[in-house]
Amino acid sequence: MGVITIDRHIIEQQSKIPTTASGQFSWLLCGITLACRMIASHVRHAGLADIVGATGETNIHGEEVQKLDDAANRILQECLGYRGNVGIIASEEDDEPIVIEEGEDGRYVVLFDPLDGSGNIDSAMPVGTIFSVLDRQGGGGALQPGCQQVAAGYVVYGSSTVLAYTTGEGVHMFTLDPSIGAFVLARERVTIPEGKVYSINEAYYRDFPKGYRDWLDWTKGEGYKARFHGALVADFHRLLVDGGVFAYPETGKHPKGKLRLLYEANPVAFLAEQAGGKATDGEVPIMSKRPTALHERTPLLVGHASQVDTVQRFLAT
Ligand code: AFP
Repeated sequence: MGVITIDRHIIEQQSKIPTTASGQFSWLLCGITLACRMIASHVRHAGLADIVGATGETNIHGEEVQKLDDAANRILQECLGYRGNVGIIASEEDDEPIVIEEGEDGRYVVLFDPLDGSGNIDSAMPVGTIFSVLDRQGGGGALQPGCQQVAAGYVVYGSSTVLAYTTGEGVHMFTLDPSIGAFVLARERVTIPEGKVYSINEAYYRDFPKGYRDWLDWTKGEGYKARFHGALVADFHRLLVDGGVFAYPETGKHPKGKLRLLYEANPVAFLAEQAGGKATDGEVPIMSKRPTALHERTPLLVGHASQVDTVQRFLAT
């Protein structure tokens, strides 16, 4: 069988689906994986080149823009801009979506958080890229519910660089082999193990809704471990590998949750469901939410189905 690179995997997956077998969709996903390899190289050289630290600007969310945020955003825009089939690009870093191709040729919308957890860069902690792909056929633009995603994935730039993606046929994981510059298949059809691990910024305990506080109190003495990286991609990747649950509930500072529905919660929810898990905002499934604004935020509870159910029982009381 030989080495299965991501490009080969994508093409083989797409050839199984007659409606997307034109190669156009594969060409689009290969643009994303190329961009992520380039971003990985930037991340690895961050301490060597002058690309650590802030640009001095703030983004639409009022957050300080890091130089690597800016570089990652430009790389994705460049790699997707010439695909020919990308109509709209929307980035967590930009105020407005970029319209590349108005006509029918611009069939896909790509939404991404170019460098999730960029506050981790200066301390050499993991960061990531998250993406979500929508189809404009049927009239939708960028504001489509997550259940209409045609692909989603992430890359975590950690002790190794790992990519996971889904097109609705399971979740597949690849490791970047730096010696050949390619993502090589590591695991196919990943499922989330149950795992007694929770990922939540417990420093906000007093600010969480009562159900979350009751659940956190209950976990003590139940054999749980806590893990929190400050980068959703890293926490979600750990969750896919080791199991458990991740939550970022509503808080006083972020009454609607902090995470962005379109760039973070939807792609993570698609991956989680494809890996046998669940994702909810505490009331409704994340992927059923109809977005009303590009940078809309949402509470997020995601993980192994039975772990999510346990938290929800506390939320319901
Ligand atoms: P940045 O990309 O601005 O660093 O934010 C990361 C993030 O959106 C998400 O990846 C983390 O889970 C979350 O913020 C951490 O937020 P707190 O610092 O409030 O715990």
